[in-house]
Amino acid sequence: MPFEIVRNDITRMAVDAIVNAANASLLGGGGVDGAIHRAAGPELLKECKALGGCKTGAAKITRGYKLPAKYIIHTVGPVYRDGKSGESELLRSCYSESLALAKAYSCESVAFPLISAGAYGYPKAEALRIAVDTITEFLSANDMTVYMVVFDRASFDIGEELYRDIAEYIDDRYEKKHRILRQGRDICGEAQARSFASFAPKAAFEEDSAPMVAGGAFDDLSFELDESFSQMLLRKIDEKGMTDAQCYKKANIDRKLFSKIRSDVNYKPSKPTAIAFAIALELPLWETEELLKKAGFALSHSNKFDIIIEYFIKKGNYSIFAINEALFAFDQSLLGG
Ligand code: AR6
Repeated sequence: MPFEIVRNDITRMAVDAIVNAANASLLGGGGVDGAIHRAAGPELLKECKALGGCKTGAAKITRGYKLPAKYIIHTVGPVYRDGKSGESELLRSCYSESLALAKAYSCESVAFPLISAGAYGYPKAEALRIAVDTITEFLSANDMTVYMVVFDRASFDIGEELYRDIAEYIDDRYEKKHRILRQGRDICGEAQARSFASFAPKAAFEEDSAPMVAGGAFDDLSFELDESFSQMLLRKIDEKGMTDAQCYKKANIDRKLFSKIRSDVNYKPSKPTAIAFAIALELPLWETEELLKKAGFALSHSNKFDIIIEYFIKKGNYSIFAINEALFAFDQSLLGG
């Protein structure tokens, strides 16, 4: 997956480069800076002393010393004042300068902490938005694996309003199923109630059900029935007028995995991979179901993951990164390869 959110201590990340949220002196401090200096050992400070500091929004690179990472990219985030003092431009610059430096050093994988979101006081949801936007913009033109490393749950915030809205959406759907199960049990007993309830999720999909095939060529229909996942995917990419690269990048799938799918007509993707393509193609719910079916999957209301996907599709929000942030916030696995 080119872009991934992970919960970890950044000093443990075995990547080509980790990014340090440093201060202008580059001589160490608290937070993630302190953790990186402690884990890398005193040699790091020696090299940092020779760098002569770093401006806010800029980035400098050192070796990783005792860290599993080969390099450390030190960047200085802005101190948050009122949001009107150029903070967002400076924060964006931290990410783009760090990524440019990583590219110049041929790094294939980089891990970022949420810069400025600790001691420097940047509101977390905004800091995360800027991080995700800048990283995804870079990834649209470059091949690299970028990790957003979140230290603790409290440091991850998708915004209260969105969180509440998704939570309500999940509750409503769970509720629906359980209510049907309860009513069914009263009428016909447990076993039948369960089989009845298993149909319940479909009801919520009715408004998005597939249009009837009216007068379509029979040949086309039988061709579509025989189509494999890979064939359907490639057909839909063509129908949308997308290039392969546009599609797999938007799906947060790396090029190698896409080539495998392209060359193996019977390739069976994982469910998150299949959904990622449906999102990249901006398929409505019924077409998402159609594509998933080709890979042997379906969306149901018996797990949060599926309901969150449904939430975003119904809202017409096809940003894989926004969806992954929400999935992460609800402790679900992420979309992508
Ligand atoms: N791994 C991943 N993330 C971490 C770790 C870790 N080990 N430790 C903290 N975080 P901060 P800033 C998260 O304060 O706001 C220093 O003193 C943390 O939860 O480290 O840019 C420097 O020297 C938060 O979300 O950096 C500067 O003076 C994020 O990293 C100043 O702090 C950033 O928090 C920089 O402040």
